[in-house]
Amino acid sequence: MAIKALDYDTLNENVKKCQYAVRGELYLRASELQKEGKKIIFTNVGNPHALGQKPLTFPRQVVALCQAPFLLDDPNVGMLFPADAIARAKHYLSLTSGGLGAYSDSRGLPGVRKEVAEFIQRRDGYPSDPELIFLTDGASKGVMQILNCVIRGDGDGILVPVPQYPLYSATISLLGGTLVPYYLDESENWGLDVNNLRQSVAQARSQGITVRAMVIINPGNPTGQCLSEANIREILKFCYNEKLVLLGDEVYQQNIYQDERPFISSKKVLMEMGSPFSKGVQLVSFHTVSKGYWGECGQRGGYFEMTNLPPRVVEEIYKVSSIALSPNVPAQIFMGLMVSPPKPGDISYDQFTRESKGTLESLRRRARIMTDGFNSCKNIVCNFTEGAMYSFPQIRLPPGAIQAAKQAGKVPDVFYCLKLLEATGISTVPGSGFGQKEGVFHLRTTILPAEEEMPEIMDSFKKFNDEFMTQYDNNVGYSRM
Ligand code: DCS
Repeated sequence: MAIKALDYDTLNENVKKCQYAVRGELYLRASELQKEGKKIIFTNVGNPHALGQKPLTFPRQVVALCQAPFLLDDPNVGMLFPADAIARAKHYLSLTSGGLGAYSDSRGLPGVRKEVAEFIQRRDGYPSDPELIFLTDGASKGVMQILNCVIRGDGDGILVPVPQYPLYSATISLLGGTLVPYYLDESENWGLDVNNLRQSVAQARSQGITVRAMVIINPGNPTGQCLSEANIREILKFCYNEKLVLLGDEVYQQNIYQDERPFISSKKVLMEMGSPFSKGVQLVSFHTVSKGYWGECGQRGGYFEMTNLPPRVVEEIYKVSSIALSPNVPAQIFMGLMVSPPKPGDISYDQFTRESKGTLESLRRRARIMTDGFNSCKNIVCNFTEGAMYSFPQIRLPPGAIQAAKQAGKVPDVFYCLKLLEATGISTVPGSGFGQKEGVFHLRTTILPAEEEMPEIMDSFKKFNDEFMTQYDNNVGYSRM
């Protein structure tokens, strides 16, 4: 048979190379089992509403009114919606040229970009310029746009943490660049060692790769660590010395579950460092409405802020954004609301605060239940989830299990996760999907299942794990750090 223009053989090789484990083999098997009627607990994606998190009331009221502006003319509108929601809906509609059905500027609505800049300024205590903030369809699209501008070919390398969220590895593959890994240290609570970074860069350079950018995920996915201010300062110095653009993925900045290391943005640390760093380091920071106590993943809202990028580069990034015409307009309104929520004294303030605090406090408890649960299991060690939405336990597989996985033609952690899924319905992502050191195995779960279901889930996990370990246990030669 003749080869078609778009056959597997003629497909862009970069597409074939690209892997995305969060929706990979485990997810597909879980979907099949669900169709067969098995109860599946989807902890593979950080998708809070899918696991029962309720949307915050105020933003939904505002966006509902923006979507149905005729309600604003209804004499009874005040009986259904609080006055501050009505006022905010009118405010956002006044920022659009034709309501939610019209394209906006491809950088986003100027009024919302201004609200984002004001938020950053309040958060960091340093000025932020709305002209350097672009709104995007979720943080993912922003990351892809920026990587697209950085990567010129396979000679360009991007430093990416390992373990990492596969948006980075997949996009770098897709764009034909080279991923330069730096390893986070599990025994130091997934800390980042700058000496390790230096080695990674030196090694890449010795292979002829031009290292152009560095990614940090803070708080970390899948690892859950929060970077200290001192660590961020070291990273920024490193980027300054090595002339790297820093991509600061800060989508989990609301998700903090300890008090020792509150979130601090890379932008704030950079500004505090002063000259020559504050004017010298190029930084792009990303945020989203998908995470935190908002969890509005399906709305697809995000932004990035550029620091120290030359105006001509910003112009070119604008051009690239223009190809997609306009980011999602309803999501831009969610972003506006996230960065300027109800204030003390507003009618909706108490309810908003109650709802957001309730979610955050429950996530904090769930992070604890999950880590403690994993640490009570045979052959499992797990760092505490300091932030973000995931737990990333290390599974110390006995040689018998590794052997059995080989026989089944599976990577050992995939083998373990598939068995877990079949036995319990818990759908996780094997650590190999995020990258891990050779011979060390993990899995990732979200901490998002409903709090009341958590003890039962952890019991069922422990029962499966301990039986699995006993089955394959011969007490010698475990996989381990
Ligand atoms: N950056 C990180 C570190 C993420 O974890 C995610 C989503 C994104 C960016 C992109 O999010 P949005 O495009 O929705 O803004 N995390 C995925 C994950 O690991 N589970 O759920 C989605």
